[in-house]
Amino acid sequence: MEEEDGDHDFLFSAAAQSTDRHERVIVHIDIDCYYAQVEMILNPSLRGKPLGIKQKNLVVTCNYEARALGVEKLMTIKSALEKCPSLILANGEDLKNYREMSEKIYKVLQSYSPFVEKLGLDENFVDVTHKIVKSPEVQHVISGHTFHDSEDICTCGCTERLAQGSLIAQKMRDHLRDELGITSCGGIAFNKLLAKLVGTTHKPNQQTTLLSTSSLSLIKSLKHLRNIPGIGSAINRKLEVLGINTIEKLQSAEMCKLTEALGGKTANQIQQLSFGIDNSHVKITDRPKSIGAEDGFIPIRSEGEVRKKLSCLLNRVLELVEKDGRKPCQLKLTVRKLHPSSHSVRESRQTTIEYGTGTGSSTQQGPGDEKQKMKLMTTLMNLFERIIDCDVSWQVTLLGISFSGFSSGNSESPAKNSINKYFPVKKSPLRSEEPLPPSKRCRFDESVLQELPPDIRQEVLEDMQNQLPSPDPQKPTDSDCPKGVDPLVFCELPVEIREELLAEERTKKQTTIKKSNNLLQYFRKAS
Ligand code: DCP
Ligand code: MG
Ligand code: MG
Repeated sequence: MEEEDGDHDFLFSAAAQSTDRHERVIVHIDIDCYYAQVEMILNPSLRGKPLGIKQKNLVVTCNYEARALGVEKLMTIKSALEKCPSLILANGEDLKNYREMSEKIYKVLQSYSPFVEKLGLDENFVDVTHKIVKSPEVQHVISGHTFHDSEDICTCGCTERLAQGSLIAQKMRDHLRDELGITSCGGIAFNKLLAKLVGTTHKPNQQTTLLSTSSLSLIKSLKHLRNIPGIGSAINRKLEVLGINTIEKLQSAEMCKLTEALGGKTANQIQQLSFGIDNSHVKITDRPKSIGAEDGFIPIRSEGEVRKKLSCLLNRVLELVEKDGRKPCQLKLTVRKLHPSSHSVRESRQTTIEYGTGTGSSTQQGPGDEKQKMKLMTTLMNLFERIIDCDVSWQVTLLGISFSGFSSGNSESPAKNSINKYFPVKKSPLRSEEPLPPSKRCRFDESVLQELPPDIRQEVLEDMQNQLPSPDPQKPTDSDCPKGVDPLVFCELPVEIREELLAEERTKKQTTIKKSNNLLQYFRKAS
């Protein structure tokens, strides 16, 4: 039997007040019709016309002119053209420009707060709590729309904090528009879930602030459980089996039943979400641990075809690696083999590489870059032969290349003929003379951390540590690092190379090495 709505509200707002305090100010930014906007920025003649972005037979997104004419996201091209015969279609299969713009957006947002979490290519959460002025002399007016349909006003001070957050969100969105020419929607609330949800209530190019006393009505306004971020199709299917298909039913579901179907952690998490409770932190997005690309195709059967595909793929990935600026020391090849029984199997092999262009962008046609590409192609073909026995007939339907094992580095004037150019030391303003152990390294201005209230600071530090890979017992500590070698680089090296370096270090202590091309000298910091 369901409780009456009124009772529900009382119960749940009490639950929300007690477990999800309103101390934080979270801004969620979602770019309007993202792929379509990027295409319109690249080709302004598309502006003002209905534009759809196609991938395979789908229109993955469309601009708002097309939406006004009935085109919807994820429509088939056929239906979209039926709705809107004048629809212009741009191919959106190459994500390069969308990725590039996404990085630029991230950088703009980072200039407002170090706590920026990227979600896909066009969304970011920004925690601006530390920017809020406590007890301001004048109360601020909310910028943009306000989602508030309750007569109650919370007295904890969150309304003023959120108002200040809305002004920061407005600045961010103006900055994105002025610097990158891109428009976005903003959601401002006291947690991530609610900020994301409220931002969609006024679209496009608008922003909305949720007052804490209206969080339950916002959640209840959702039409489907699937609209709650965090409830994907798999969880939704399991809930349907239990007969749970509305927000209210999820709120009142018995925990033991939910736990049986989903496990305790997920059960608890999604029931909290159904009350608008989300205590998760904005997790600072780290740079990717690997950079790669894959390409699927109709079966190919010859080494010549594989070489051609790999060469195209390698060009694409090298461009991304160059843009990233770090130097990888691992290369992985993935192959999807088609078996005679017509089922597919993916297999990967990886190897250590020496990476470095020395001459700048791989897109430049310098001889150094071509030489490097040739070396990498040879490595890739060797890996291919470790996966595929070329003496018997085979068919391949996918190839993937991925670089990983990045050392933090840039290509600042590497010493000539030195392997330092492959693993150069980046002079980070955060690095002190005595490097911090990896678990304590911050990727942002530490003074911001100091400004935070002690309990939040502690939580953020813990959260940052959780984002770091768990300590590898085989990984060295900084004190293991040979003298003069950058510990950041040393920690990222494969075990064999670390051991070789340490062996050289030990030998060096016993005898003076006259050989000039020993391994250790390559990793010494340029002095
Ligand atoms: N996208 C995709 N496939 C999907 C969903 C999205 O390729 N199934 C891409 C295309 C979108 C981009 O991701 O442009 C961002 O997704 P959004 O859901 O934010 O949609 P848009 O930004 O396009 O539109 P909106 O203005 O509604 O945010
Ligand atoms: Mg969007
Ligand atoms: Mg989005």
